[in-house]
Order: sequence, then structure tokens, then C-alpha cells
Amino acid sequence: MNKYRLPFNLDDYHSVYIFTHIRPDGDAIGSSLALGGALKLEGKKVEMLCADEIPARYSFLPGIKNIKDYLPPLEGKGLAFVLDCNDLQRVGYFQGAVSKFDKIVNIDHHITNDQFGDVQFVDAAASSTGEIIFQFMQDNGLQLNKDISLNLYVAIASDTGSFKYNNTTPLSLRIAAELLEEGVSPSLVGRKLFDEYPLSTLLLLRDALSTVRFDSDKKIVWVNVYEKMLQSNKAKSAELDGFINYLRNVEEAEVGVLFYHTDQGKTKIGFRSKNIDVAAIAQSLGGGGHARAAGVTIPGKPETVVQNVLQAISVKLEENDFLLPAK
Ligand SMILES: [Mn+2]
Repeated sequence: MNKYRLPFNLDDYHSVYIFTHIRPDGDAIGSSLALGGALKLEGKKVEMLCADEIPARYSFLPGIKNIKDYLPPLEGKGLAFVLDCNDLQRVGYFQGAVSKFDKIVNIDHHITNDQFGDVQFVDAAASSTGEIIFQFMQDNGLQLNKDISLNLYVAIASDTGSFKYNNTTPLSLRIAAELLEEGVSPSLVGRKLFDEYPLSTLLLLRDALSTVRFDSDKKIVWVNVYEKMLQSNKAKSAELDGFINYLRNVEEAEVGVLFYHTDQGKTKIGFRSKNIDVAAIAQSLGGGGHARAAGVTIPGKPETVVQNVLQAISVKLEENDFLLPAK
């Protein structure tokens, strides 16, 4: 217990700024809202910041309207929390601002976390940052309520794929049980978070899947999404989240890759695997992430980028370098 107890007095800070990563997901958003809500109950002046648009599917979350994409001026000493970021670059254009805070608390569960900050609460065995926030709140005497519980549940459900990914542990489910006891409705979260999508998402999925390719062993399955596909369907890039699962879920496949070629000459690449360490592949290309879910952005011609990335994956597959022994 008290693994996540702050080594300084929270009372020393009146203003608390909570930062999270660009292209925010449910864990980033839910964790920020939960911690922000809990610190507000303590009488803190809380700012929650994200340097990117919040996807519409999270609009049902309590407090979501309070997340800002600009930095309100700081009065007096400031405490910064940085959530769900493996390095400070992940906060996007807030990076310079974060480094000026008196104290930075780094709360994260990415194996590639580079230990930035004055206090590190990093646990790669945690399913989600939300799971760490729940324990952080307990260890520092912060109170739960229904709204905070909903945000934490969304954080954990989001990163565990509704408690079905490999990172789901007995602790994840024990915490989820406590959140349900606070009044969280799992069916509401399931519908809002996993089932529903706007028509633009379905049309974008149709276009993305029309580009499906696979290697000769069907071990790597990939799609190429171009920015013009988003424009013609009036879709936002956040709507691509989850598409990659269609690729990784192919029975024969080991790795799914989504290439998103932007008009700025950069390709954003998402990896999902069953049993191979894609964080290592992403890292070797300058990115990061988790063993089975990672990403990287690479400049260059789309065809060249695709070729280089597929080559890096093939090498890894040929090495038979599996996370768990192959059956
Ligand atoms: Mn996360």
C-alpha cells in the first residue's frame, strides 16, 4: 500500500494543471477528468489540458467541457500532473509549458516511459493510467464519487478493450467492481464507447478496408488510409481509432498495421499484434507504445515508408521473437 503516496504535501499547491497526450483516448481523457474531479473536491484550482480535439464519443463524460486546449495563466506555485504519456513530447504544444512547472508528477503505464518528471508513478504492469489513478487517489486520501468513478471506469475499460485484452488483471476487475458499486453503468459505457459511431466512421471504414493488403504468409495485414478519404467522408482522424483491430483480428494474422498518410508528407502508423513485441519495432523506428499496441510517425513517400515498416516487421517475425512461446 501507499505505493503512490506523493513525497510532498499537496497542501503546498493551490493550482494543479493536468496534462495528457495528443490524439487522446479514453484512458487519457477519463484519467484526467477523474484526477481533476478528485482534486477539485479537495478545493484545488484545477486545469485540465489537451493539445488536441476531444473525440465526440466522450462527450457524455462528466466535466468533459472543462478540458482546455490553451494554457490559462498560472498564479503562484504550480503542480503539473502528466498522465498516460511515455515522454513529454506526447503533450504536444504544451511541452515547453510543462517543463516550467515547479513540480511534475509523471503517471503512466507505458513500458517505454522515459521517466521524465520529479515524481514517477509508472507501472507497465498496470492495464491503464486509470488503474494507477484509482490507487493514487486511495494512497493520497482523495475521495471517489459517481462522476469520478464513471471517468475511471471509462479509462480502464478503454485500455482493456472492455476487460478483454491481455493487460486485464484481477486488480483491473477488482477496481472496476468498486467503480460499479459507486453507481457506474457498464452497459451505458459499453454502448457509448464501443458500440456507437457516426455514419462518417462507417464510410471511412469502408474506404479504409478497400485497401486491405497482406503478405504471402498472411502474417501481416495492413491498410493505407489517405487524408483525402477523411475529407471525402467528412471524418476526423480520431475516427480511425479501432480500425486496426479488424486487421489484427484476422485469424491468420500476427500483426495489423494501419498506415495513415497525411497531406503533410508524414505517415502515422499504428501497430497491433497478437504475440510479437510491436513496441520494439515502433521504438526502432523512433516511436513507442505497448508490447501489443504501438505507433510511430515517419516522414517520407508513402510507398517507401510502407516498404520500410513491413521490412522491419518481417525481420522481427523471422526472428521468431515472440512475447509468449509460440504454440
Ligand atoms: Mn493508457
